Amino acid sequence: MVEQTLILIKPDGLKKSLTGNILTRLSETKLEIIGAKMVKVSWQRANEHYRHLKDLPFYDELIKYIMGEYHKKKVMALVYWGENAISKVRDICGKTNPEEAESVSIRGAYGRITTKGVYENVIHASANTEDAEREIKLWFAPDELIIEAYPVVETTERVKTEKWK
Ligand code: DAT
Ligand code: MG
Repeated sequence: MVEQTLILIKPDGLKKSLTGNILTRLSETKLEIIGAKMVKVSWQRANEHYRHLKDLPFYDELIKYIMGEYHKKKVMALVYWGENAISKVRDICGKTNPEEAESVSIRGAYGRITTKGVYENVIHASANTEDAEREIKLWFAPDELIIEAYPVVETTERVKTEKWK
């Protein structure tokens, strides 16, 4: 099935200068990048992204981590598109727990567990099609993607925004 998936290079990945290595590993999939940008993660977006983990003991630390409290206050967000994109990317990322991830996987090679018990696993990748849709819509606007990944509606709604002076 042709599908799209959201990738985040997390703040620890950026701090460790792993962007090039991670993109090279992901290029093995032969998938297409249909969106890419640097994002300063707001508290709202962090909470929305990880809302399924809200009741877990490591949640507050996880929010601080993804907002860059411990590394750099940014993530690189990408959307990869193509045949079986979700599983191809997840396979290269490896298991959630970096100690359990295969050492050749991205998380196995570069991740660690902090003394507070948070998995700093350098990369996020959508786990299934429902997560991918929710996450891509959370991180990207339709006009930031090269293809129309999901149906869009036209709007004349005014939103306060900035333009170059
Ligand atoms: P994944 O990122 O593999 O989809 P997830 O959605 O279950 O995994 O969890 C999101 C992030 O939360 C994960 O990348 C790292 C952190 N995390 C998950 N389970 C954890 C645990 N048991 N202890 C510490 N951090 C955890
Ligand atoms: Mg997940």
